Amino acid sequence: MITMKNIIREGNDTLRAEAKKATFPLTDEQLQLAHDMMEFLENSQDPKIAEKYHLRAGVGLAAPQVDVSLQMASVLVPGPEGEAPLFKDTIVNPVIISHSVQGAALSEGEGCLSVDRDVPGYVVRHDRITLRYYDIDGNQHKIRLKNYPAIVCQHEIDHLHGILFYDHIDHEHPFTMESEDLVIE
Ligand code: SB7
Ligand code: NI
Repeated sequence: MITMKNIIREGNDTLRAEAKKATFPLTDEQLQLAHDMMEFLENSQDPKIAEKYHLRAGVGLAAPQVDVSLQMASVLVPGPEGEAPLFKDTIVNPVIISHSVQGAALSEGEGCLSVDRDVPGYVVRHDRITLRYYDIDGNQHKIRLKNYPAIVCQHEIDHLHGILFYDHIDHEHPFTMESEDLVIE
């Protein structure tokens, strides 16, 4: 079971490396990792389990965050209470094949399980993306995402290329952005 102890923090070089593309079929070890990463997200979003194991809630977890430099990330964006998740899958070798010109940022900024401090500021990303990825069985998917799920996937894809959310923040003017960009509550 993955806990906070397994998650590496900023300063560790793996977080700044370009992760290796996966090849199919995934190895048993890689399949186990995908399972464990999604299980971590489910556990982290369950208040009782999260409290018991001291898990910080997460909507995504990328393999480099558990010190595996592989292009794979699990994403679990909850839907409205009692409804299906807005997005749930482990994305392998993901590529953004097109995106909106429109930018969007979360009003609260972003955080990261690998960053143990608050870094305030808008992280402006693409509001809408078309994402191509493979699932753990090697099936190709091409999907369109917008708003929060699109932002989460961009945060995870960044991890696969050694980028952290605060790289996108204008630290001189952290909460200034273009008037065309969307602020997501
Ligand atoms: C805010 C939080 C996340 C993504 C986008 C906005 C995920 C935080 C958890 N992670 O560190 C996953 O990499
Ligand atoms: Ni992160």
